[in-house]
Amino acid sequence: MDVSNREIASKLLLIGQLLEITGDNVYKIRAFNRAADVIERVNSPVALMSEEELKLVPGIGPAIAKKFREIVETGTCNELEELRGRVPPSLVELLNLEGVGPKTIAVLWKKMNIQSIGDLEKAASGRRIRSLKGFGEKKEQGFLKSIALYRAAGGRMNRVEAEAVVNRLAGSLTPGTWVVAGSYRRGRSTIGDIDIVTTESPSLINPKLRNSAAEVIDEGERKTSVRVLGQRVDIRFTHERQFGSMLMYLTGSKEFNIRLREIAIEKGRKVNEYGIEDRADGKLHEFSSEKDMFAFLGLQYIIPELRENLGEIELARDYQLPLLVGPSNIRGDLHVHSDWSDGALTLEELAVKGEGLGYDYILCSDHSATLGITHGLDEEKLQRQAHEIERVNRKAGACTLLHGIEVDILSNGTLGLPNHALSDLDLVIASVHSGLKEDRDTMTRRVIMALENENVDIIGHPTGRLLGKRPAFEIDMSRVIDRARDTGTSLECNASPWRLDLDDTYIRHSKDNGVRISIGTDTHRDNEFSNMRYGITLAQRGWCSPGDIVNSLSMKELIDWAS
Ligand code: DGT
Ligand code: CA
Ligand code: CA
Ligand code: ZN
Repeated sequence: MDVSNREIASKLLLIGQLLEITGDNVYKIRAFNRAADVIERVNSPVALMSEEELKLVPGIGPAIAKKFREIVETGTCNELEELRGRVPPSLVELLNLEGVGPKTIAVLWKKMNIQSIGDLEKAASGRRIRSLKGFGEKKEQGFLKSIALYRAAGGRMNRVEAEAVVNRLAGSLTPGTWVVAGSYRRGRSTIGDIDIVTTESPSLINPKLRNSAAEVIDEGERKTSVRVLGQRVDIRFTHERQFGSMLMYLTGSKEFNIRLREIAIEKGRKVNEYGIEDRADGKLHEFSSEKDMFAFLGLQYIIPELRENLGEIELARDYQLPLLVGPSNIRGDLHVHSDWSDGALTLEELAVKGEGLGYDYILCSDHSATLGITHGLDEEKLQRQAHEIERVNRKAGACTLLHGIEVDILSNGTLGLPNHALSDLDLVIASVHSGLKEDRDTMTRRVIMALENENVDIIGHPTGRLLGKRPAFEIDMSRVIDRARDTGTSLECNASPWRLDLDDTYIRHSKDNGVRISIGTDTHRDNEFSNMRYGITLAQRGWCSPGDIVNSLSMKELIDWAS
């Protein structure tokens, strides 16, 4: 019950903002804004007040007093979660920009389909905002400034933001002459800065960069640093004949490089970004490719995703690296929403899309209705959906729709739908969507209770993090992984670049303990199926072989596993 007035106020404010973005009733919006304002200024902790006491506070009506109890107890409320479900998560992030309010966002979203900071950035630098009524050139410039400020303060990028930076820079470089190294290449979930290796000459690149959208931080013959979309990019110049060693050095990780150097020293050799030096006579061996350099060191080739000095170098010495899961092993997507809840695609469209992707199956896993989410599925709707899925499957193409659900794990660890409703489904994902602020033991017990339910096959986005927005909730993953092994429940690797949850270290821990990982894109819109690649990368970073991944099962094996 230690929720501060400020926290409660910020939730109410967010509801008001989301109502405004979605174009709700102006009086309702005002009521939330006023309540937020009032609560922030009350001197005593409102979390300790009863609903009755609260109603007596001027500016707080009965409807809001009710929401407020929910927020104190669960950290969120039905209405907020429902509203969140109605707008793209990346759109909410726009609220963090200086001088960008809900009214502006509503217009940008509806008139220009701007859904993220990246979209806004693209539109503003493409001078497309100024054509909007009431906006103009000055506002356009203001947006770009706010974005740069936000990014500079915001710490690490997610994969989508990092890709936007790389794409922006690509225009100043010649295709085939450069590679992105660093944490980006290793497939980390978040990226601090971008490192690029190029064989083009500085005399060619530096003037180009000076004339591009990039801000030049530091310019040189060996290295140039620029800022693009508010993010730092280091560009290293190299000769083609040393490209392999430079790429290997800049790919890292630092820990990997250090360990590699130690091994080489034992053999009387010195590794650096220019090659490998024989210490006896100072002769430098140069490598145009990484593969040659690994071979020279007597190592099996190690893919960038594994280069963290977590045992991979030792295995590579014995040519014993595990065979890792790859795109060709993935036979389906195990977390997809349809227009029966908050997704945009019909069931038929899902099946067609799945066939196009070469999948054998897609798990249709819409939300349950428990949070009072109007677009969630109750028992009756779930049954109707079952018939519709049967109908779609009868017309079947090559991809079968599996009938599942993403059922809410409630505050007390029970599920949002009764067991008899869940037992008919092909697969059940259980996820925490509310009450994220409870203590570690409570959160852990909630999730464990869910995975002990015999109908639950997968725990969705197990730590609840939203990159750059919300940290993981408190949870003891070791305990969860132990119980998941005992019950044969799978843990999800949610492939949305905003989640990437479980992250790689937990995936490795799960795998090492015999817990299978299920990769799901959490697709709500057509273009999100391709997020599968992030999930696969993460599974590789977690050392998963095809056998560790639920998605590599055939349809029959999957159904057997789930029942
Ligand atoms: P980031 O940017 O924080 O996401 O992580 P990285 O891995 O991209 O790190 P960054 O950008 O600081 O450096 C790029 C690569 O350069 C890194 O992966 C390995 C190499 N490197 C950086 N500092 C050192 C160092 O002190 N020793 C060695 N051996 N290599 C280093
Ligand atoms: Ca970096
Ligand atoms: Ca760097
Ligand atoms: Zn979810």
